[in-house]
Amino acid sequence: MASKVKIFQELNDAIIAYDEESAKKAAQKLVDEKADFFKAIKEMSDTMFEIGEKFHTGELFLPHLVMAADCMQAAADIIEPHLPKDKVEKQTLGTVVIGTVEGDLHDVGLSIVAMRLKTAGFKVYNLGKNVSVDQFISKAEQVNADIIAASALLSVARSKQRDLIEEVKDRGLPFKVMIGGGPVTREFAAQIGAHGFGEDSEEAVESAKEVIKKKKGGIK
Ligand code: B12
Repeated sequence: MASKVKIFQELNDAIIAYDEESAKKAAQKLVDEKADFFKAIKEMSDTMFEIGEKFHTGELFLPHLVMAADCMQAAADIIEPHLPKDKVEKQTLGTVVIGTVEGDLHDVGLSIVAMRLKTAGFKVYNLGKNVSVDQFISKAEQVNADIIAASALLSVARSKQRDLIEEVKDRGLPFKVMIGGGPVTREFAAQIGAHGFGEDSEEAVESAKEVIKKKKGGIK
């Protein structure tokens, strides 16, 4: 039996080597060994962060980021169906429409948050990246969502999160808006009147639960 630590290492090595086939193999091994999948996702996120730092300092270039993100996504796709469901999962906690805002093509963090919300018991509609305010709203209306969750990784794209919140409030729509992503801070979320915020997928789940609790309790 391969040691779990070794498999985590294999997964990280595969991402750093941009080797999608090895990333898939390592992910499958993690599934077979019933490893801690949330730890695997956290480790992959940390590796992506390191790759991002190297991009920032000019050590790596855009194609490296694309390849590393593809590896991580391929591994996450294998792990996702096996993620343990929270005990509360039997009844749906609420419905979430999630996506990355218009102009922003980053969707790795978004997929992780979507995955984690699903396993926590939310019904999740993942619209992917580059989602306009209108697309968020029309999907939320169509599925009678409780929450719209918007991700932004580019600082400039945060203005779209603001637009989304303004549109929802101006039109008096019944949706609560949660935001997150690299450059999004708690202060920014408060400043633009977001109902929820998360630094990572765990806080995203906590925040979504909190938002639903307040919504059901009739608190604005
Ligand atoms: C991978 C990557 C890419 C890939 C994306 C592939 C993909 N399919 O997503 C590609 C190569 C396409 C890319 C392109 C670009 N990128 Co890029 N990219 C990254 C990188 C290295 C990693 C992002 C990532 O996947 N992180 C891992 C995930 C797990 O973390 P996360 O996304 O932060 O998500 C977590 C939390 O933020 C939170 N969260 C996320 N969303 C949400 C939503 C809600 C509702 C909640 C509650 C929480 C939440 O939970 C997640 C899980 O813990 C970052 C560097 C970094 N340090 O983040 C740069 C980075 C984001 N990119 C950057 C830039 C500049 C670009 C480009 C403009 C480069 C260029 N010159 O063309 C383009 C932009 C294209 C576009 N229009 O969007 C900058 C952004 C700077 C800024 N603040 O504006 C960064 C920070 C790199 C840097 N240091 O300069 N990039």
